[in-house]
Amino acid sequence: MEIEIIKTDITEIQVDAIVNAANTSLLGGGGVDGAIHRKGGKAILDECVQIRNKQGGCKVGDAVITTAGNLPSKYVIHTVGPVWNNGKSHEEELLQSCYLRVLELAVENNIKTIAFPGISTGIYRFPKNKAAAIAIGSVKDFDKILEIDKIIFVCFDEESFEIYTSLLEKKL
Ligand code: AR6
Repeated sequence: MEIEIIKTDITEIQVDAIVNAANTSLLGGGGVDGAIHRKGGKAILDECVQIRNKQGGCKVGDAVITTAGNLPSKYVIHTVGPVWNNGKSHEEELLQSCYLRVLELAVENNIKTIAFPGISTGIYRFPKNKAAAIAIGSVKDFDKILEIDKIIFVCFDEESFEIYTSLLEKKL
């Protein structure tokens, strides 16, 4: 399994699945969620609505999969990260659960290449350093990681790019 870190807009990437930092409603929002729904088009929202009707949205720490609509990837895996509350509300465990649930869904759907944004590190204010360590740690701990060929950590800003690069160099 290969890990890559790149600085770009996740909606531009061509992989089997890109990950969306969604909210429990699954109906879209700002940040990366807004960008994915805007570029991906109505097909993604239609499937999110179907999932909502069936199971009432998505819980924090869980994930669901849909088509990627007009995006270059095949699927979007929507996960709901925790809102940072000074580490007092099980945020670290919940963020780890996001990464693991996404990876489980990927294996179930025969997805070989996945691109993750920094879940919870924007509007939900999770500290970027801690979040990156959890992201890398979760991927490395995932028991079926050999079934995935490539994980891309997509950084939207230089600070995140430097954090991921230095953590990976330390082989966390
Ligand atoms: N490509 C890659 N990364 C991006 C992009 C992009 N196009 N846009 C933003 N980021 P956020 P959250 C980075 O706020 O913190 C939404 O309203 C961004 O710099 O998108 O999990 C949802 O509906 C940051 O590092 O997600 C929820 O209500 C990371 O993606 C809420 O925001 C995540 O930032 C979720 O908040």
